Amino acid sequence: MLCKLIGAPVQEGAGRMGCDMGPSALRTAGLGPALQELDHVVIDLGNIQPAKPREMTHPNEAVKQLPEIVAWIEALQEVAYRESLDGMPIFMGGDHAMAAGTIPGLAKRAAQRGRPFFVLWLDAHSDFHTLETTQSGNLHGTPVAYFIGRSGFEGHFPVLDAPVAPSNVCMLGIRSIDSAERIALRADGVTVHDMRTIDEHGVGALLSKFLARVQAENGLLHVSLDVDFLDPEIAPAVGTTVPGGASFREAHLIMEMLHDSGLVTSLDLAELNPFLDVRGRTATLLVDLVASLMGRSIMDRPTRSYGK
Ligand code: 5AB
Ligand code: MN
Ligand code: MN
Ligand code: MN
Repeated sequence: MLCKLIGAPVQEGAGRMGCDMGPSALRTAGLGPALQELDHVVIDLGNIQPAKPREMTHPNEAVKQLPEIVAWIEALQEVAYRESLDGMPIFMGGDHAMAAGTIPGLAKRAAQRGRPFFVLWLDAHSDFHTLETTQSGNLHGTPVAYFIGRSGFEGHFPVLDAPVAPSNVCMLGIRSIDSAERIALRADGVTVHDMRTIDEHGVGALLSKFLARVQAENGLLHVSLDVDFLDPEIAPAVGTTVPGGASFREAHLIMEMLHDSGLVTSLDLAELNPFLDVRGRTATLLVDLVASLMGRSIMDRPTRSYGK
């Protein structure tokens, strides 16, 4: 498989600086060589540079860094559309506002190919605020509401060519939702598997159900991994830690099952803040998780078919 590493050093969407160093940390932790070792062809396309931000304001005075984020989103939508023509783009963030760029670009490509597009959202948060509902004003809390086409972004974020169907989004690991988000998620019918659901049913059962649907509909699957999906004990390098996250094995099992499914066509690695890391532990864990997603396994296993 051709893997394309694409750096997206956006940090203006987060409340704390430092996510701009994410792509460097992933390179330093050996993301490229780990993929080569699995017999993938790796090209590193370097870091994306956004255009100069245009002046822009929003009536919600809490909103922060809107011009900068819009410039990032525009640049990333274009790159994601272009680079998804062949190979597997791996977007190295950068805060999670990156997904307001990557996902619409990938969804446009899927629509152009006539394939349904699905998103597996691995995060402690639902990132389902609009420019109108966000209270922190940190725009890394808004990408999902935007890419499914919820209103509240008009005149600021770019018009979507191909909004993602909310029923094609599956969230896993959620444990921190604001009340405006909860109401909106229910109204739109996004599948939200919170940590309690994981505790009750296990990630394996929840994920196989979703993968069966993606396979049955011949879909393309994008995975968006926010570092805070993981428990802060194993992944400290993130600005928005929430206790009670996914364990080392839960995270690896997800990646292993995703690999066996053969359904994943693109990936975001979001919210790594190397300034907060402990001797590169989080960056190294992310590299290991990507390796599992791309075929590293404990014992060999055949490709698995879901929904049959
Ligand atoms: B992340 C919060 N809902 O709006 C907000 O890390 C957190 O990309 C957003 O998931 C977290 O600020 C955004 C409280
Ligand atoms: Mn997030
Ligand atoms: Mn998060
Ligand atoms: Mn975060």
